[in-house]
Amino acid sequence: MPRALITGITGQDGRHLSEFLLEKGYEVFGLIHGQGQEKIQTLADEQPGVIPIQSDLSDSGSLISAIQKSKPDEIYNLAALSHVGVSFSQPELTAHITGLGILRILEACRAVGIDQAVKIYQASSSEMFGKVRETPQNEETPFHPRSPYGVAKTFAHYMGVNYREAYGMFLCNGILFNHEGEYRAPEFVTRKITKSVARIKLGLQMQLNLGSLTPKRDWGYAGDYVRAMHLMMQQQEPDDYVIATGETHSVKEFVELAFELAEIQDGIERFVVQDPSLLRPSEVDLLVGDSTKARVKLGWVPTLDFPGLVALMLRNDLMLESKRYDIPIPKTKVT
Ligand code: G4F
Repeated sequence: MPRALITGITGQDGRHLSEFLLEKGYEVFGLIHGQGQEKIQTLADEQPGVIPIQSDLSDSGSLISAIQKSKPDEIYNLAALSHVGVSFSQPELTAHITGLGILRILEACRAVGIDQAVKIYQASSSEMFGKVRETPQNEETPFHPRSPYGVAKTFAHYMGVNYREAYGMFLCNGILFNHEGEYRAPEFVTRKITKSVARIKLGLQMQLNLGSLTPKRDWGYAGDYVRAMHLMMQQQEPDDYVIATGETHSVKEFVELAFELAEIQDGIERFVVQDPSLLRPSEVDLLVGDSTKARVKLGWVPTLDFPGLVALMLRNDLMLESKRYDIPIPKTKVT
Protein backbone atom coordinates (compact mmCIF):
# COMPACT_ATOMS: atom_id res chain seq x y z
CA MET A 1 0.00 0.00 0.00
CA PRO A 2 1.61 3.34 -1.03
CA ARG A 3 1.96 5.93 1.71
CA ALA A 4 1.36 9.65 1.28
CA LEU A 5 2.07 12.48 3.70
CA ILE A 6 0.06 15.67 3.09
CA THR A 7 0.67 19.10 4.63
CA GLY A 8 -2.33 21.42 4.52
CA ILE A 9 -4.56 18.35 4.95
CA THR A 10 -7.62 20.30 6.14
CA GLY A 11 -7.45 22.91 3.37
CA GLN A 12 -9.41 22.70 0.13
CA ASP A 13 -6.74 20.78 -1.81
CA GLY A 14 -5.89 18.56 1.15
CA ARG A 15 -9.51 17.46 1.35
CA HIS A 16 -9.81 16.70 -2.37
CA LEU A 17 -6.42 14.99 -2.54
CA SER A 18 -6.92 12.82 0.55
CA GLU A 19 -10.29 11.60 -0.81
CA PHE A 20 -8.65 10.85 -4.15
CA LEU A 21 -5.66 8.99 -2.67
CA LEU A 22 -7.73 7.00 -0.15
CA GLU A 23 -9.92 5.83 -3.02
CA LYS A 24 -6.76 4.74 -4.84
CA GLY A 25 -5.78 2.60 -1.85
CA TYR A 26 -3.11 4.88 -0.33
CA GLU A 27 -2.43 5.12 3.37
CA VAL A 28 -2.78 8.86 3.95
CA PHE A 29 -1.11 10.81 6.76
CA GLY A 30 -2.05 14.44 7.38
CA LEU A 31 -0.02 17.03 9.28
CA ILE A 32 -2.05 18.84 11.90
CA HIS A 33 -0.51 21.87 13.59
CA GLY A 34 -1.48 23.59 16.83
CA GLN A 35 -2.15 22.16 20.26
CA GLY A 36 -5.87 21.42 20.39
CA GLN A 37 -7.59 18.07 19.96
CA GLU A 38 -10.37 19.95 18.11
CA LYS A 39 -8.57 19.84 14.76
CA ILE A 40 -7.90 16.12 15.13
CA GLN A 41 -11.59 15.52 15.85
CA THR A 42 -12.64 17.66 12.84
CA LEU A 43 -10.23 15.71 10.65
CA ALA A 44 -11.68 12.41 11.93
CA ASP A 45 -15.26 13.66 11.26
CA GLU A 46 -14.69 15.27 7.87
CA GLN A 47 -11.86 13.20 6.43
CA PRO A 48 -12.25 9.71 7.87
CA GLY A 49 -9.37 7.42 7.01
CA VAL A 50 -6.68 10.11 7.22
CA ILE A 51 -4.12 9.43 9.96
CA PRO A 52 -3.25 12.66 11.82
CA ILE A 53 0.31 13.53 12.80
CA GLN A 54 0.92 16.58 14.98
CA SER A 55 3.67 18.64 13.43
CA ASP A 56 4.36 22.15 12.19
CA LEU A 57 5.94 23.45 9.01
CA SER A 58 7.88 25.96 11.07
CA ASP A 59 9.45 23.25 13.27
CA SER A 60 12.11 21.13 11.54
CA GLY A 61 12.37 18.58 14.36
CA SER A 62 8.63 17.89 14.21
CA LEU A 63 8.88 17.40 10.44
CA ILE A 64 11.67 14.88 10.89
CA SER A 65 9.52 12.88 13.36
CA ALA A 66 6.50 13.10 11.04
CA ILE A 67 8.56 11.66 8.19
CA GLN A 68 10.02 8.95 10.43
CA LYS A 69 6.51 8.01 11.59
CA SER A 70 4.79 7.99 8.20
CA LYS A 71 7.66 6.67 6.03
CA PRO A 72 6.08 8.29 2.98
CA ASP A 73 6.52 7.27 -0.66
CA GLU A 74 5.02 10.63 -1.64
CA ILE A 75 4.89 13.99 0.16
CA TYR A 76 2.45 16.68 -0.97
CA ASN A 77 3.30 20.13 0.43
CA LEU A 78 -0.04 21.95 0.19
CA ALA A 79 0.21 23.98 3.40
CA ALA A 80 0.59 27.73 3.11
CA LEU A 81 -0.71 31.04 4.33
CA SER A 82 -2.66 31.06 1.12
CA HIS A 83 -4.69 34.29 1.17
CA VAL A 84 -2.90 36.76 -1.09
CA GLY A 85 -4.58 39.81 0.49
CA VAL A 86 -3.68 38.73 4.04
CA SER A 87 -0.04 38.16 3.02
CA PHE A 88 0.37 41.95 2.79
CA SER A 89 -0.40 42.30 6.51
CA GLN A 90 1.63 39.20 7.55
CA PRO A 91 4.56 39.19 5.13
CA GLU A 92 7.11 37.71 7.51
CA LEU A 93 4.86 34.84 8.61
CA THR A 94 4.06 34.22 4.95
CA ALA A 95 7.77 33.92 4.14
CA HIS A 96 8.28 31.69 7.19
CA ILE A 97 5.59 29.14 6.24
CA THR A 98 4.78 29.54 2.54
CA GLY A 99 8.40 30.17 1.56
CA LEU A 100 10.53 28.19 3.99
CA GLY A 101 8.15 25.27 4.60
CA ILE A 102 9.33 23.25 1.61
CA LEU A 103 12.99 23.88 2.45
CA ARG A 104 12.43 22.35 5.91
CA ILE A 105 10.71 19.34 4.31
CA LEU A 106 13.55 18.83 1.83
CA GLU A 107 16.15 19.03 4.59
CA ALA A 108 14.09 16.70 6.82
CA CYS A 109 14.05 14.11 4.02
CA ARG A 110 17.82 14.38 3.74
CA ALA A 111 18.25 14.10 7.51
CA VAL A 112 16.07 10.96 7.65
CA GLY A 113 17.88 9.53 4.61
CA ILE A 114 14.87 9.08 2.32
CA ASP A 115 15.85 11.85 -0.12
CA GLN A 116 16.67 9.48 -2.98
CA ALA A 117 13.49 7.42 -2.57
CA VAL A 118 10.71 9.86 -1.75
CA LYS A 119 8.71 11.85 -4.32
CA ILE A 120 7.79 15.41 -3.33
CA TYR A 121 5.07 17.68 -4.71
CA GLN A 122 5.36 21.43 -4.11
CA ALA A 123 2.23 23.55 -4.55
CA SER A 124 3.56 26.36 -6.73
CA SER A 125 1.11 29.03 -7.84
CA SER A 126 0.13 31.17 -10.82
CA GLU A 127 0.52 34.12 -8.40
CA MET A 128 4.25 33.83 -9.22
CA PHE A 129 3.50 35.23 -12.71
CA GLY A 130 1.97 38.34 -11.10
CA LYS A 131 2.50 41.25 -13.47
CA VAL A 132 2.48 38.92 -16.43
CA ARG A 133 5.22 39.11 -19.04
CA GLU A 134 3.24 37.15 -21.66
CA THR A 135 -0.22 35.71 -22.19
CA PRO A 136 -1.03 32.88 -21.79
CA GLN A 137 1.51 31.86 -19.16
CA ASN A 138 3.39 28.56 -19.45
CA GLU A 139 6.33 26.86 -17.70
CA GLU A 140 8.82 29.17 -19.47
CA THR A 141 7.10 32.47 -18.63
CA PRO A 142 9.27 34.61 -16.30
CA PHE A 143 7.90 35.29 -12.82
CA HIS A 144 7.07 38.76 -11.50
CA PRO A 145 5.21 38.22 -8.20
CA ARG A 146 3.05 41.06 -6.88
CA SER A 147 2.50 40.08 -3.23
CA PRO A 148 4.47 38.67 -0.28
CA TYR A 149 2.56 35.43 -0.99
CA GLY A 150 3.73 35.38 -4.62
CA VAL A 151 7.32 36.14 -3.60
CA ALA A 152 7.29 33.35 -0.98
CA LYS A 153 5.89 30.87 -3.51
CA THR A 154 8.59 31.87 -6.00
CA PHE A 155 11.31 31.20 -3.39
CA ALA A 156 9.77 27.79 -2.63
CA HIS A 157 9.51 26.97 -6.34
CA TYR A 158 13.18 27.65 -7.01
CA MET A 159 14.25 25.86 -3.82
CA GLY A 160 12.56 22.76 -5.23
CA VAL A 161 14.31 23.19 -8.57
CA ASN A 162 17.62 23.61 -6.77
CA TYR A 163 17.27 20.44 -4.67
CA ARG A 164 16.28 18.55 -7.81
CA GLU A 165 19.41 19.76 -9.60
CA ALA A 166 21.82 19.70 -6.66
CA TYR A 167 20.85 16.44 -4.94
CA GLY A 168 18.87 14.60 -7.65
CA MET A 169 15.72 14.64 -5.51
CA PHE A 170 12.34 13.86 -7.10
CA LEU A 171 10.46 17.15 -6.77
CA CYS A 172 7.60 18.37 -8.96
CA ASN A 173 6.34 21.95 -8.88
CA GLY A 174 2.67 22.11 -9.86
CA ILE A 175 2.06 25.69 -11.04
CA LEU A 176 -1.65 25.65 -10.38
CA PHE A 177 -3.91 28.45 -11.52
CA ASN A 178 -6.91 29.36 -9.34
CA HIS A 179 -8.93 26.28 -8.46
CA GLU A 180 -12.17 26.35 -6.59
CA GLY A 181 -15.07 24.14 -5.51
CA GLU A 182 -17.30 23.03 -2.65
CA TYR A 183 -14.45 22.97 -0.10
CA ARG A 184 -13.18 26.49 -0.91
CA ALA A 185 -13.03 28.79 2.15
CA PRO A 186 -15.32 31.85 2.02
CA GLU A 187 -12.34 34.23 2.31
CA PHE A 188 -11.65 33.60 -1.38
CA VAL A 189 -13.69 35.56 -3.87
CA THR A 190 -15.49 32.71 -5.68
CA ARG A 191 -16.89 31.10 -2.53
CA LYS A 192 -17.65 34.50 -1.03
CA ILE A 193 -19.74 35.23 -4.12
CA THR A 194 -21.61 31.90 -4.34
CA LYS A 195 -22.30 31.84 -0.59
CA SER A 196 -23.54 35.45 -0.63
CA VAL A 197 -25.68 34.98 -3.74
CA ALA A 198 -27.24 31.87 -2.16
CA ARG A 199 -27.96 33.82 1.03
CA ILE A 200 -29.40 36.75 -0.96
CA LYS A 201 -31.67 34.31 -2.80
CA LEU A 202 -32.85 32.92 0.55
CA GLY A 203 -33.45 36.42 1.99
CA LEU A 204 -30.65 36.01 4.55
CA GLN A 205 -28.32 38.75 3.25
CA MET A 206 -28.83 42.09 1.50
CA GLN A 207 -25.30 43.17 0.56
CA LEU A 208 -22.16 41.70 -1.01
CA ASN A 209 -19.00 43.74 -0.37
CA LEU A 210 -16.25 43.21 -2.92
CA GLY A 211 -12.89 44.76 -3.84
CA SER A 212 -11.93 45.14 -7.47
CA LEU A 213 -14.26 43.52 -10.01
CA THR A 214 -11.85 43.83 -12.94
CA PRO A 215 -9.08 41.27 -12.20
CA LYS A 216 -9.27 38.24 -14.48
CA ARG A 217 -8.51 34.71 -13.37
CA ASP A 218 -8.25 31.26 -14.97
CA TRP A 219 -10.65 29.40 -12.65
CA GLY A 220 -10.78 25.60 -12.64
CA TYR A 221 -12.22 22.89 -10.40
CA ALA A 222 -10.03 21.78 -7.47
CA GLY A 223 -11.15 18.15 -7.87
CA ASP A 224 -9.63 18.15 -11.35
CA TYR A 225 -6.42 19.80 -10.16
CA VAL A 226 -5.55 17.21 -7.48
CA ARG A 227 -5.64 14.54 -10.21
CA ALA A 228 -2.91 16.51 -11.96
CA MET A 229 -0.79 16.58 -8.77
CA HIS A 230 -0.96 12.80 -8.54
CA LEU A 231 -0.21 12.30 -12.24
CA MET A 232 2.98 14.39 -11.97
CA MET A 233 4.17 12.17 -9.15
CA GLN A 234 3.68 8.97 -11.19
CA GLN A 235 6.13 10.03 -13.95
CA GLN A 236 9.63 8.58 -14.31
CA GLU A 237 11.26 12.02 -14.11
CA PRO A 238 10.30 14.96 -11.90
CA ASP A 239 9.27 18.15 -13.71
CA ASP A 240 7.25 21.37 -13.39
CA TYR A 241 3.79 21.72 -14.92
CA VAL A 242 1.25 24.51 -15.43
CA ILE A 243 -2.27 23.35 -14.58
CA ALA A 244 -5.00 25.61 -15.95
CA THR A 245 -8.17 25.65 -18.05
CA GLY A 246 -6.89 28.16 -20.64
CA GLU A 247 -9.95 30.43 -20.16
CA THR A 248 -10.01 33.67 -18.23
CA HIS A 249 -12.95 35.56 -16.68
CA SER A 250 -13.23 38.70 -14.57
CA VAL A 251 -14.53 38.78 -11.00
CA LYS A 252 -17.47 40.75 -12.43
CA GLU A 253 -18.29 37.94 -14.88
CA PHE A 254 -18.25 35.44 -11.99
CA VAL A 255 -20.70 37.58 -9.97
CA GLU A 256 -22.96 38.18 -12.99
CA LEU A 257 -23.17 34.47 -13.78
CA ALA A 258 -23.87 33.55 -10.15
CA PHE A 259 -26.78 36.05 -10.00
CA GLU A 260 -28.07 34.86 -13.36
CA LEU A 261 -28.01 31.19 -12.31
CA ALA A 262 -29.78 32.12 -9.06
CA GLU A 263 -32.41 33.95 -11.17
CA ILE A 264 -31.82 37.29 -9.44
CA GLN A 265 -32.31 40.30 -11.75
CA ASP A 266 -29.86 43.26 -11.70
CA GLY A 267 -27.88 41.60 -8.86
CA ILE A 268 -24.75 43.74 -9.18
CA GLU A 269 -26.67 47.02 -9.17
CA ARG A 270 -28.93 45.99 -6.28
CA PHE A 271 -26.60 44.11 -3.97
CA VAL A 272 -22.87 44.62 -4.72
CA VAL A 273 -21.00 47.33 -2.81
CA GLN A 274 -17.44 48.18 -3.83
CA ASP A 275 -15.42 48.27 -0.64
CA PRO A 276 -12.05 50.10 -0.85
CA SER A 277 -10.77 48.21 2.22
CA LEU A 278 -10.77 45.03 0.11
CA LEU A 279 -8.43 46.46 -2.55
CA ARG A 280 -4.85 45.10 -2.52
CA PRO A 281 -1.74 47.34 -2.46
CA SER A 282 -0.67 45.72 -5.74
CA GLU A 283 -2.99 43.58 -7.82
CA VAL A 284 -2.57 40.77 -10.34
CA ASP A 285 -4.72 41.94 -13.24
CA LEU A 286 -4.78 38.97 -15.59
CA LEU A 287 -3.96 35.29 -15.35
CA VAL A 288 -4.56 32.67 -18.02
CA GLY A 289 -2.58 29.47 -18.26
CA ASP A 290 -1.32 27.33 -21.10
CA SER A 291 -1.37 23.74 -19.80
CA THR A 292 -0.33 22.08 -23.08
CA LYS A 293 2.63 20.33 -21.41
CA ALA A 294 0.42 18.70 -18.75
CA ARG A 295 -2.19 17.73 -21.33
CA VAL A 296 0.39 16.14 -23.64
CA LYS A 297 2.79 14.56 -21.12
CA LEU A 298 0.38 13.65 -18.33
CA GLY A 299 -2.79 13.20 -20.37
CA TRP A 300 -4.52 15.59 -17.93
CA VAL A 301 -7.74 17.33 -18.95
CA PRO A 302 -10.12 19.37 -16.79
CA THR A 303 -13.72 18.11 -16.58
CA LEU A 304 -15.50 21.30 -15.48
CA ASP A 305 -15.70 24.56 -17.43
CA PHE A 306 -16.41 28.04 -16.01
CA PRO A 307 -20.25 27.85 -16.08
CA GLY A 308 -20.08 24.30 -14.68
CA LEU A 309 -17.86 25.48 -11.81
CA VAL A 310 -20.07 28.46 -10.88
CA ALA A 311 -23.14 26.19 -11.03
CA LEU A 312 -21.54 23.53 -8.80
CA MET A 313 -20.51 26.08 -6.17
CA LEU A 314 -23.84 27.92 -6.18
CA ARG A 315 -25.87 24.69 -5.98
CA ASN A 316 -23.72 23.56 -3.03
CA ASP A 317 -24.20 26.86 -1.17
CA LEU A 318 -27.95 26.98 -1.84
CA MET A 319 -28.23 23.50 -0.34
CA LEU A 320 -25.99 24.24 2.67
CA GLU A 321 -27.65 27.57 3.56
CA SER A 322 -31.18 26.15 3.07
CA LYS A 323 -30.34 23.25 5.36
CA ARG A 324 -28.70 25.49 7.98
CA TYR A 325 -31.81 27.70 8.29
CA ASP A 326 -34.38 25.00 7.52
CA ILE A 327 -35.67 26.85 4.45
CA PRO A 328 -36.88 24.93 1.37
CA ILE A 329 -34.33 24.99 -1.48
CA PRO A 330 -35.60 27.64 -3.91
CA LYS A 331 -36.11 26.91 -7.61
CA THR A 332 -33.21 28.32 -9.68
CA LYS A 333 -31.30 27.38 -12.83
CA VAL A 334 -29.06 25.11 -10.73
CA THR A 335 -31.56 23.48 -8.36
O1 G4F B 1 -10.06 34.58 -4.62
P1 G4F B 1 -8.85 35.40 -4.45
O2 G4F B 1 -8.51 35.83 -3.06
O3 G4F B 1 -7.67 34.57 -5.12
P2 G4F B 1 -6.20 34.97 -5.63
O4 G4F B 1 -5.71 36.19 -4.99
O5 G4F B 1 -6.24 34.95 -7.13
O6 G4F B 1 -5.33 33.75 -5.10
C1 G4F B 1 -5.78 32.40 -5.16
O7 G4F B 1 -5.29 31.77 -6.32
C2 G4F B 1 -3.87 31.61 -6.34
C3 G4F B 1 -3.51 30.91 -7.65
O8 G4F B 1 -3.25 31.89 -8.61
C4 G4F B 1 -3.40 30.81 -5.14
F1 G4F B 1 -2.07 30.64 -5.17
C5 G4F B 1 -3.82 31.55 -3.88
O9 G4F B 1 -3.46 30.81 -2.72
C6 G4F B 1 -5.34 31.70 -3.89
O10 G4F B 1 -5.90 30.41 -3.85
O11 G4F B 1 -8.94 36.71 -5.34
C7 G4F B 1 -9.20 36.67 -6.72
C8 G4F B 1 -9.37 38.10 -7.24
C9 G4F B 1 -8.27 39.05 -6.78
O12 G4F B 1 -7.91 39.86 -7.86
C10 G4F B 1 -8.92 39.89 -5.70
O13 G4F B 1 -8.37 41.20 -5.56
O14 G4F B 1 -10.58 38.63 -6.67
C11 G4F B 1 -10.35 39.94 -6.22
N1 G4F B 1 -11.35 40.27 -5.20
C12 G4F B 1 -12.31 41.23 -5.32
N2 G4F B 1 -13.05 41.28 -4.20
C13 G4F B 1 -11.48 39.69 -4.00
C14 G4F B 1 -12.56 40.32 -3.36
N3 G4F B 1 -10.80 38.66 -3.42
C15 G4F B 1 -11.19 38.26 -2.18
N4 G4F B 1 -10.54 37.24 -1.59
N5 G4F B 1 -12.23 38.87 -1.51
C16 G4F B 1 -12.95 39.91 -2.07
O15 G4F B 1 -13.89 40.44 -1.45
